[in-house]
Amino acid sequence: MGRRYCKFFSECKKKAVYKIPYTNLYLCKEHFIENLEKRVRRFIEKKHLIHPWHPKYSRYREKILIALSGGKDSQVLLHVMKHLYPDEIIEGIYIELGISHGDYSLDSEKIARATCKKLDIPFHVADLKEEYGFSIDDIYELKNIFHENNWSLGSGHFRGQCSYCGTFKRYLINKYAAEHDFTCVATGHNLTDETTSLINNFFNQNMLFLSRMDYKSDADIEKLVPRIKPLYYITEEEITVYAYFANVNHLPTECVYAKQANNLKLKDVLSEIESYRKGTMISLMKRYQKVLKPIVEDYMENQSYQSENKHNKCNQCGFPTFANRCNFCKTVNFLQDRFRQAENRLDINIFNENAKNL
Ligand code: Q46
Ligand code: ZN
Ligand code: ZN
Repeated sequence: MGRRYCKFFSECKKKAVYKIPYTNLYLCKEHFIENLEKRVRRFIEKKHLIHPWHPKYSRYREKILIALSGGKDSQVLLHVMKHLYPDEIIEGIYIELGISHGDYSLDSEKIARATCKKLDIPFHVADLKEEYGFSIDDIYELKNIFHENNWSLGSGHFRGQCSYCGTFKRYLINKYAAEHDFTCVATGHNLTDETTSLINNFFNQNMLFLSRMDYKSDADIEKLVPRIKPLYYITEEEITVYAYFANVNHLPTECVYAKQANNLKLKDVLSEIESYRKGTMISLMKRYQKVLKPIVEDYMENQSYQSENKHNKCNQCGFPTFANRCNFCKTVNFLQDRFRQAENRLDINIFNENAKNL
């Protein structure tokens, strides 16, 4: 930062320690924290992600469920939301996925739980193996068993760990939120993640996914709690810096399956472009939302996908889906069958038989 001084109006005489990417704004530690929180608040209120309680205008308080993973994004989100909205009801949920490599899940839960305790936020856990019989690690083992024994999968195929993980997290968080009357679910997705997904969807020409890219999801669908992304325009770098300056505890290690994620390389490339072409990510995302997204949405409305794009009730669990049976139920049915198959053929015990039979 050299000998630069904080440019927070002209009231601060401290040395600058960080420059906001894509701007010329140099800030000291305290004013960077304040600036980031201010931007998040402005975004939330301009886009009506929540309707903050006010003694004069609001009839109810928001009940916000924060999806926690122990990682820096959700930990920072928890701090920022609690600081900005002390009058709303804020609670946290952690999904126990059973990723044991280096005690990843155990440590993640500990950190999320401790932060909730420190901030006086109720903390909830939903456990995949307890409820549905298997963990993410178990699926990895199951895939190896099928592969090594050269067994046929019948109809269907195995997917990547992150694809399973995403399906389970989305479903279980929404289920908990719907069953406990939360008004929204907040997730820690940041600008870097979202721009990476945008580029990925472009490359795949996945118009359906492109049309659904947003900082808030549909409201007014029974049992589908609106999802909001308050850090949508904050870069991953800024989140890391905020966590450091504001002493936000988070798990420094990455999940062992992250290496399998397709998007990882794309994210590196994008970060490199950002390093010499400042502001690429934010302008790409803002322009997409303003210019291209309406076109993609129009396109989708005129397509035959229209019927697939309407919400039905899953005929197994009753939660909303675009098909007759939701992706979660289909996935759990498929996996539970394959676990039982493996256990019948070999003398092993992976599956938790006390779990729900879908
Ligand atoms: S936890 Fe799950 Fe991530 Fe691990 S299995 Fe992939 S999605 S990498 S954020
Ligand atoms: Zn300052
Ligand atoms: Zn279902």
